Amino acid sequence: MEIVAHFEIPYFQILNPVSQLVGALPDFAKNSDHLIQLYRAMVLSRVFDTKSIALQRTGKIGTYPSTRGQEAVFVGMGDAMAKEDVLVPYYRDTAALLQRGVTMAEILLYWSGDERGNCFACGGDDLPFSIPVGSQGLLAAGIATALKIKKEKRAVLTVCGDGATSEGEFYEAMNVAGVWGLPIVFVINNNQWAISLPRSAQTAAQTLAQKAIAAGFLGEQVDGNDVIAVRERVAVALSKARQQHVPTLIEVISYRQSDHTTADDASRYEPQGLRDTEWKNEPLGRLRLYLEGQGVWSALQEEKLQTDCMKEVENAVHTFSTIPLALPETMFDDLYETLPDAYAKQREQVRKDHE
Ligand SMILES: Cc1ncc(C[n+]2csc(CCOP(=O)(O)OP(=O)(O)O)c2C)c(N)n1
Ligand SMILES: [Mg+2]
Repeated sequence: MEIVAHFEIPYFQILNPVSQLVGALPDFAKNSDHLIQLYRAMVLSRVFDTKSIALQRTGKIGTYPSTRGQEAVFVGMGDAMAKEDVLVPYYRDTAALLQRGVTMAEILLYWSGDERGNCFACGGDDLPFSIPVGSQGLLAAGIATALKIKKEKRAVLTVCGDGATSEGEFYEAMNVAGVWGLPIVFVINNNQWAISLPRSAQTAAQTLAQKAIAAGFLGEQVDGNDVIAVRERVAVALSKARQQHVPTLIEVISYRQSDHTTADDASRYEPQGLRDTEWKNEPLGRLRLYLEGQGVWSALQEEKLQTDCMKEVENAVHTFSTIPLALPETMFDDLYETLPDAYAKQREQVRKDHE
């Protein structure tokens, strides 16, 4: 017997749960302004998150998937992207989309059931939230193929959850990325749950990162509560994608500090006390403590930041609340370039009924 292949899955952490440096500080993190910018984005994300849940509870929006506890995942990767890269997100990617220029009002509009929330005024090629679990990987692979054919030095970043990695489309996307050498980065937000299904029941694989090995490229794990590590590893992977057309899979380890969505009640299945135990790892306090230790963050700055973020969110909620309701007949729009006759008639009927 001989061993014909040997694989390893590395794990990256730079700032540990008690805010000590355990890895080399990347260049961007030597700039405290940059770190404060990341911290600010994470705080804004959490304030927006809390408000969105309240809006759903009071009937102002239809549903909402919380990102509580996973801020470092989305802020870190959003920050690592170049403007011209393409983001192919899933429904939990709020903070990443905010960093790409999507507005909070647009996001609230979408979660109130209005498709106009998907037409980002900031333009660009980013895709809107993807709801069908696992489907976005193939869309991302398609876009990455186009970029490669057009010889554009841009990369695609696509994100999914731990549950999505059991979907066939996830494997298909990874396979084609490997065999065609696509400029793509797959990020898995492994938040330990797929609604009520725990990670342990999702797959017998030791890591999700190792799924890349079967597709012929590297997979790695990153501490998803360490925004510095997430930002750095995603930036390295994006650069490899852009420059060498080498795909990477990054399994970011986080914890869902919330129900799956506002339609869920995790107290029915989440072991009691687990969320509190995991909270010790949450990403905001970890970075704040580090910034305080560096002497670049104070209680006064914290207070101001919280107030500023609340104001920004309140303004966005106001903007959202003043957008007139979509007309019912617009549900026929944007499905076809030219609406087939039968639907055109129905559209006209709906329009008349609501005149
Ligand atoms: C194809 C498909 N199957 C089922 C669902 C219902 N569903 C919505 S979210 C979800 C769990 C996904 O979990 P995971 O991929 O871990 O992402 P997370 O929500 O935890 O971030 C399921 C089964 C769906 N939206 N699409
Ligand atoms: Mg999950």
